[in-house]
Amino acid sequence: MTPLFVAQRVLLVDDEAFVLKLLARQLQNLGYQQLDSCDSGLAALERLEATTTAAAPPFDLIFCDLQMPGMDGIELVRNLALRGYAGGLVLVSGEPGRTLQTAERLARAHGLNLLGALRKPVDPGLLREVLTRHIAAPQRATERAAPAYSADELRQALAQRQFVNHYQPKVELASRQLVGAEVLVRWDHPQHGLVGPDRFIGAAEEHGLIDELLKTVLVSAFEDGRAWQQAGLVLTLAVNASMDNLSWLGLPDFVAEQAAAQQFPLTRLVLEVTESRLMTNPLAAIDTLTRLRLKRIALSIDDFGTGHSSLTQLRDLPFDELKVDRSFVHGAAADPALRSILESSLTMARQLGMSTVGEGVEDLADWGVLRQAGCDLAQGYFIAKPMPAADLGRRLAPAQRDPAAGLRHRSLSRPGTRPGTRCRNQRSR
Ligand code: G
Ligand code: G
Ligand code: MN
Repeated sequence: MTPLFVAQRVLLVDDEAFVLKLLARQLQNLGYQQLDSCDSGLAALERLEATTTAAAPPFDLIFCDLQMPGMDGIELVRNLALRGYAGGLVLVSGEPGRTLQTAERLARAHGLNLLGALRKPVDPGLLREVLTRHIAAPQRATERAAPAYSADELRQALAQRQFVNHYQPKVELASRQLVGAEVLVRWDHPQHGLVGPDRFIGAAEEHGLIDELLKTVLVSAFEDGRAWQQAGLVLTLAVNASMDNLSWLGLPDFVAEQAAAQQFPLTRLVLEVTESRLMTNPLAAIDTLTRLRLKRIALSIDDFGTGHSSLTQLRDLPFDELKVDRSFVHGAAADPALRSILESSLTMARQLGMSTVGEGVEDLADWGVLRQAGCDLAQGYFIAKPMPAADLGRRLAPAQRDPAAGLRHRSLSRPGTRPGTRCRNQRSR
């Protein structure tokens, strides 16, 4: 590790001389040699400006305290962002966890390369972990530079049927049975490989192609649903819709026709809706959602609690299901604030007569919290990642042939740690 560190220029900012000395010692032990320190935010900015104008590169890494007289750490972070500081940033503080967490989020929101936040006194193991992240970071930054797809590229991909559905299981918490799957679209790109929706949904919306995309997703979902049904697997399928899709007044009829063509019952279709951008046409959206509901298609409010999916939507629209955002699920067992938001969201949903889904279940603790809070369904990496249709069919087939085998055949689970899953008929709505 040491040779990588030697060349890095590090700035430590803290008003307490003792902290500066201790941190410098810890960094020296890890091989850092070019250490500089400042006792205030203002001094740090001055130092940064001096180094940036010189031929020498500015600092590679800044350690920043939060509680400082004069300019505090939050102000310094804001000023670093304003000056386009591109190096790594580590927050160091004696402040309680939630303040430090908020500062972390703020630094990320500013677009800074935040490596982590450390509580004082700094644990050497955690320090080393954070610094390892710094070495890995530049690589990731280049990977993230995603091409913005043009209308022509998207149109061609649609024509050549390059969009494929993946499916992520949804499991009933009480029975551990697999009851459905969320449909997550991917682009099987001839050059870029399997491209995730975050990289093309926005472009499809901008280029007015999001309805065409939804059509192919729906048709494939009905085809897969029909094939599973013929194999005896009864699953509820949840498709994601953009707000833009809801301006298309023909959507409810399109869904009904295509479902009928594949003999897929509309009572087993869920439409997940997130308010990802401003509702451009609220009247049309309410019209579309209400007609979908009249056709017995279930409506789910996705990413609930994120500010996009809000109480206003719940008040105004006929939702049947509430999906608590994963940011309130993962880690809730150990975080009292997350836990109370999660529990009160679930209570509210129940009082409104809605069914509930917890997403982002990544470990046994997440599963336990949802179970205890009386959530209906769980979804997340702990149960299974999104997978191609063939994989889901293959994994489920043995359980289906012998219903009792589900208890033994834990095809979606690791024995003892994960919830077992087996197939059964749809749960009643
Ligand atoms: O599948 P993840 O793996 O990367 O999905 C990222 C985001 O893309 C999620 O917020 C999901 O809701 C959204 N998404 C996935 N499939 C679709 C789709 O078919 N249509 C729309 N509008 N969004 C989708
Ligand atoms: O916004 P929506 O709820 O549709 O998001 C689905 C997204 O969540 C997809 O990108 C999917 O790959 C991702 N996802 C599914 N399970 C987990 C999980 O357990 N943890 C995390 N971090 N993401 C998950
Ligand atoms: Mn979703």
